[in-house]
Amino acid sequence: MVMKKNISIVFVLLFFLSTFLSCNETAKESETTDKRIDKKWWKEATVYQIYPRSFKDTDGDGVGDLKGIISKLDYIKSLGIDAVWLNPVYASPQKDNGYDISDYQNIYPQFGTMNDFDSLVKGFHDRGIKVIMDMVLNHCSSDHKWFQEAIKSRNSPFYNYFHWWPAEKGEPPYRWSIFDEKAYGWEFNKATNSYYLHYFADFQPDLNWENPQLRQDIYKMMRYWCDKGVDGFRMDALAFISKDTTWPSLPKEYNGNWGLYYASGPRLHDYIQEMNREVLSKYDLATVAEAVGDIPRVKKFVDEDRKELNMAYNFEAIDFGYLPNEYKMPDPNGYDFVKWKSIYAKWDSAFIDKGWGTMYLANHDQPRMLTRWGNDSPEFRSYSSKMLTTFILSMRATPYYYYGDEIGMSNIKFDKVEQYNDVELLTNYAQVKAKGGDLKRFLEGMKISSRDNGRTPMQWDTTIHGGFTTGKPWLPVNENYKTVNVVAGDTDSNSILNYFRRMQKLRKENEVLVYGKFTLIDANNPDVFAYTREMGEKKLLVLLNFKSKIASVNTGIDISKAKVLINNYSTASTDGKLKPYEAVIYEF
Ligand code: TEU
Repeated sequence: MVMKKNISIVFVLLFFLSTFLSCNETAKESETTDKRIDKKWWKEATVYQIYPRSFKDTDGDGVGDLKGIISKLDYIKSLGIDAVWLNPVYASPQKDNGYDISDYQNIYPQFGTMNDFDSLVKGFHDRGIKVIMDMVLNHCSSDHKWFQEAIKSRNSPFYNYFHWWPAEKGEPPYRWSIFDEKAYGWEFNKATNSYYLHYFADFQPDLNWENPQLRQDIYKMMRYWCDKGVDGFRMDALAFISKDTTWPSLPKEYNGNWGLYYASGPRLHDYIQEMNREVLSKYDLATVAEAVGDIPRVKKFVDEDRKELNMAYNFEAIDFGYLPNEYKMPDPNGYDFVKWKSIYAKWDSAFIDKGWGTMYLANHDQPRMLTRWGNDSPEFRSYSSKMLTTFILSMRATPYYYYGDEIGMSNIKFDKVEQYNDVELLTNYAQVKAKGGDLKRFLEGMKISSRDNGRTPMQWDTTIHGGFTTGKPWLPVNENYKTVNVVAGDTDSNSILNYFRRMQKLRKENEVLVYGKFTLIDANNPDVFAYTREMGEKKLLVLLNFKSKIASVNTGIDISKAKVLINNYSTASTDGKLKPYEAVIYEF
């Protein structure tokens, strides 16, 4: 009897021991999986981009302001996003809408005050939303006091905050400029008898990162914003900060190709690593670089071992489909969809082991995604908007979603050059004109691709100017605001807006959509973007018809027993034939 009891005690003990050991095993396993995945808040976040000039105006001057964003905090929260990226809000003459900063530690008065900014950050944080600031470090405004001092004399302590070519050495070696009528990157300054460098407009002088004092001033300024509680930086044109100051002469093929020469300066990564040591490593920040270039170049910015930044943009896909050697001129024959898909697959694989990418189809430098990559006709605008949203939120990269796309805003398509505001468009128009080019053709192309298409004011409701302002908006509101607006989207359960919220929820609830392995399938399909996302036991299939016709897809996967997680039609296709712009995600 006693012996029997002892045996059963031993059995019970063995049972507990084995359960304990196997639990520990599972814990170890998931730990290693977790380690391999390297989870981070900024990988799991969806970032909503706000162009403050165009979001909401509260004082009737026709320009959006910080109080306007504050008045819409609950709307932004309702989108289910995790972070916002604000385009520059610093003091600026606004010749390039804030990408020409005259004071890095003050707010542009038309946007509001520093108190407004602090309230805005608090308002976001109270709602669990992080705030990413735009940081323009390649250049400042010619109104900045550094530059105003520098142009007075070669002996000014700020002269070396910029790059100069002394006129006694003759003409400077040619450098390209993107926002210059002559496409010429040097501008003569009489008082110092020298030329200053500007890769962008002549009112955007390039900062001299060779100068350690300049770098320390920049780091101090960045720490000021971090100490205020901002959660990250989107680093504008960062790839251009280092220059070869022996100023070699350049072959012509470098012009217009940022990646080949201009984005690959000799000390670029020394500077970023120093910035990481001096600023970034001291805070828990999301950092994303405008990292122009091919994969090996871009990977350097985000390889964790190098201790630089977190995320990088891929410009290759967004710049696809334009004619070579012409400014953003859409190819009349359309774009090679199969090639375009392969670009996404290539950039996904670039970050499998190291680094992390971004996913976006629009921003303030792009036209509206609906017009460019979808179809803005009344028949297809809703289907194609939802399809593009499905795409953005189902890729393995941090999604950056542009304000207004959640309600399906489309290009405004100006007819005349006088209607435009953007320095890029205006200088490129001047270049075409100077060369005796076809201006009518140019303006037709710009209806598809120019930046102002993506900068028109947010459409809130059916009141005058879409509820953006009671004054005269700085850029006209798209006339379709009477039907395309937030109120209309809110009240219709089948709207583009509510689809965005559903898709956003799906990404939140399915980690596989964030971290899961991406595999492109049916790669040569000329109409459908098809891929799987896999993580552990979970497997999802995403099918996206990018065309306005029924399209077949050949996945080789049996979808008859799959569960439909989301679909932009009332019923999802199950026979491998997708309706126009159909999007569907299946779970296995
Ligand atoms: O853009 C940098 C950049 O690479 C752009 O030249 C981009 O290629 C172009 O805008 C595409 O049309 C940043 C900002 O995003 C942009 O708004 C600014 O105008 C530019 O820097 C200068 O600061």
